[in-house]
Amino acid sequence: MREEIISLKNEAIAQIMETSSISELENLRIIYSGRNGKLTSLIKKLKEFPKDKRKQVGILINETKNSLNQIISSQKNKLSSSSRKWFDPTIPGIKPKLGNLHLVTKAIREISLIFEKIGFVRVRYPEVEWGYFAFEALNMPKTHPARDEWETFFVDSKLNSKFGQTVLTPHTSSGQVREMLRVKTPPIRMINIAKCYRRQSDVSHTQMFHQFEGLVIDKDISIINLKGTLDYFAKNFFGNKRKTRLRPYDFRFTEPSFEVDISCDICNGKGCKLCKEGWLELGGAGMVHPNVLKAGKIDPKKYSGFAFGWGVERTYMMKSGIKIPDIRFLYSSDLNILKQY
Ligand code: FA5
Repeated sequence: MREEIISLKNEAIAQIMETSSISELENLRIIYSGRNGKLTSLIKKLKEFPKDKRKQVGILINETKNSLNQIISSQKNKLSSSSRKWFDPTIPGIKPKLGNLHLVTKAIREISLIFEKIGFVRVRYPEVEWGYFAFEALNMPKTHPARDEWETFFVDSKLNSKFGQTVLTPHTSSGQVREMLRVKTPPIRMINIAKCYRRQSDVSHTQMFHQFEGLVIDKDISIINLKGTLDYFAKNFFGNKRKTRLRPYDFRFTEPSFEVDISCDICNGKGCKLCKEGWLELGGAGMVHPNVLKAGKIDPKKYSGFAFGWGVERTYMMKSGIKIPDIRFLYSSDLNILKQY
């Protein structure tokens, strides 16, 4: 029996010293000195011994149990101190990655602020719009060929007898007559910034883009007010050094009409893939056509007005130093590109 106890002890010590985790150690404790462990079953066998030897063997088993418990507890200390992790509280922490506003959101906020400073009020009109407000109210009768330019997405082929079909609004000009009908009596100074949709995609076009539309109606509004407002915006947004130009154009809802270009910041006016000839078109502008005022129930004999509608993305791409050479980058969701600006 003595030999059996000693070999059990040696076997247990060897295994305890090999353990590499607290849970492994706990398993061994249960196997050797647990309630149904090997040493406990030896104690149960004591009854079979003659009375005179029983005491000696009992003492030996107890001593073995105590010394195994001591070895287990010192091994436990060793394991838990080696798994303890030290850290230096003076090392600077890892900064969480911060997101930032999308460039188009930044552009919209900046543009709004510039116009709000001179009394324009930001409004919003539907993105899914009646064809009437996008076209007829803007002096483009049904089947007029000028409508083709707007490469429109139609939402529903059903026709409403007054308002026509529903469309994804192809330009923010669809808010012009809605604003006149809402305000009823001028003065009007609106800035409408919203998503627009067209079937177009290339280096300077996306299918979804944003426009900002200005509309001013009051007594005695002239083309000088239009030019002054556009110059004010251009100076505030692009700085003093950049050049803008007005090109005569033909929009059905303004007369006279212009397109507004800016000297390209990508190529410094030399001509590149984006601008082609050194100037990039930013938007259209003109004096509100009397038929549009009439559609908005405003008397063209009493009031006159100007309007302009520019692309937000193109305007931002032309901001000095930004240098985004392809409009599609803005919607690529590629953080490596977006983080650069
Ligand atoms: C218009 O949309 C007119 N409604 C502008 C206007 C308003 C004229 C008020 C007169 C009075 P145009 O189709 O040219 O015009 O578009 C204006 C600007 O929107 C463009 O110069 C461009 O900057 C931007 N734009 C147009 N289509 C796209 C497109 N697919 N992707 C990105 N930007 C576009």
